[in-house]
Amino acid sequence: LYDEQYLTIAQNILDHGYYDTNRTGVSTYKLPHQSMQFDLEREFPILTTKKVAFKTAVRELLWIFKEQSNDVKRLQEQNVHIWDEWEMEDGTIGTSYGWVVQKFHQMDTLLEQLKTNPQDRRMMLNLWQIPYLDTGALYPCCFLTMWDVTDGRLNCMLVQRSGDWGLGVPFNTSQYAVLVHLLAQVSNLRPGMLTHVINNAHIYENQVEGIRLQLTRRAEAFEAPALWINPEIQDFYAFQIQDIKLIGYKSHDKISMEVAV
Ligand code: DHF
Ligand code: TMP
Repeated sequence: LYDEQYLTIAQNILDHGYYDTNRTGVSTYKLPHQSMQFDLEREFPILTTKKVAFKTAVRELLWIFKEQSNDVKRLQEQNVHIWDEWEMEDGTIGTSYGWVVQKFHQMDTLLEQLKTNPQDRRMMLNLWQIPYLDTGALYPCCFLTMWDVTDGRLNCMLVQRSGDWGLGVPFNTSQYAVLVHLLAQVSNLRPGMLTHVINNAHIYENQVEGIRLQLTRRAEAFEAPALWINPEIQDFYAFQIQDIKLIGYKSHDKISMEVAV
């Protein structure tokens, strides 16, 4: 279960994490090289020990990989405000995320590889494009996915250089799990393994209380919900938010945490 893997690492960060400063001015407890792994045919990974804003997370995912947009307004129009603090003067996040996906036709390339040559060992989305890092609002955190097709199943390894355990990571795991399901459906594959690797896994000191509250719910995790995807959609670029739903998402209450800018 996602709650188990996530909370085990959370507890480890609190018990053994190294306390240090960083760019934001809000210190963290950190552990290097944490990883979690899920079989997406058996479980859709989303936390149940707190409520995760699933629709918001999927809207951000579609904004990056389907719309390939950097325009924060496009999120705000959908009542999504998770990028507000990083909006640049022109109302975008600059040459980050969706912008680099579009610039190098990364999604088209991956879709073509999956369709015509699934044995390919060169399938990836790589948002870490050095010349375009400084002109983006934030260096991408989840910057690399590597894709593999084995025995009709689509597997994905997600590499995250920096993971905010309280806010970013729960979004990121569920988002990329959705992406695997979407790409599997349009490529006539079954969803396979999702392996989520986090280089610097950290808990900001102003989130410790929230995470401790969540840890008290550990034994009361609910069963994972099912993901429903409109089976009629066969074109990745045709997916809309109403085509992607959770069935039976039962969770504990939301836990508010501050975001370090
Ligand atoms: N900076 C930091 N320090 N941590 C982040 O996780 C982060 N994430 C960014 C941009 N910069 C960041 C983009 N993603 C939230 C979730 C994801 C996200 C930014 C913010 C967030 O605030 N989540 C809240 C409320 C979600 C809602 O309902 O709108 C949460 O409780 O999950
Ligand atoms: P950094 O660029 O100094 O690493 O700061 C980025 C912070 O944002 C860091 O706490 C990680 C967090 N983050 C995530 O965890 N996931 C995300 O998707 C994004 C955009 C940021």
